Amino acid sequence: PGTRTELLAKIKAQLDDARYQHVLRVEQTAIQLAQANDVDVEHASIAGLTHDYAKQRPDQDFIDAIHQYRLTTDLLDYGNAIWHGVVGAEFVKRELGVTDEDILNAIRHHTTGAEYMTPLEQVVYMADFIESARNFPGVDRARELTAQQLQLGVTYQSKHTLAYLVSQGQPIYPQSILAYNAWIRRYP
Ligand code: DGI
Ligand code: FE
Ligand code: FE
Ligand code: FE
Repeated sequence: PGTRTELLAKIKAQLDDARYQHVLRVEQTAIQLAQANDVDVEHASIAGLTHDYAKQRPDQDFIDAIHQYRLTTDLLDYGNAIWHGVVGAEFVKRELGVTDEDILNAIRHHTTGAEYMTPLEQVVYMADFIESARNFPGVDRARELTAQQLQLGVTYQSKHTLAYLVSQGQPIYPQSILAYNAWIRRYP
């Protein structure tokens, strides 16, 4: 996908400054987690930079893409929170030329998690949750657990996010529940 400078310019053009700064922090955190967990640092960098590439697109772009790329129409019951990762990966592939399926799956699964996540997917999922500017109740516990063992961080985030969404009366994407069940059993 060209040089880093070109990649950064394309990402910056899609995002407001606050979101762009978040993406840079996720990249830094993903690189650190990759180094600690024997994950390819270049893949962690690209996935961190591109994970929210589609976050600020109009809903209609996602709806069109769900049909055009034959993604499950169950997605139509949700919104930007779910679409920007699952559908956003299709834009990253086509517009940024990222072809590595592990990177694309890290983007696809960064919001909901998944039953099976590769080490790279786990790194990006956790980096998004604990990047240096995150300050929600529980983030310090998430940082501790992730430093202790990456998979314990994944379970913690899955449980924490599900509990939060339920407390707010939000609908749950089924993959979020499947992820929770899988991770709470394997890494309680
Ligand atoms: O894009 P970010 O803000 O960096 O973070 P994210 O992609 O991890 O999460 C975006 C939003 O998605 C966040 O407000 C929580 C929400 N979310 C995560 N899982 C689900 C969900 N929203 C719904 N409705 N259902 C889910 O299963
Ligand atoms: Fe996101
Ligand atoms: Fe996240
Ligand atoms: Fe993010």
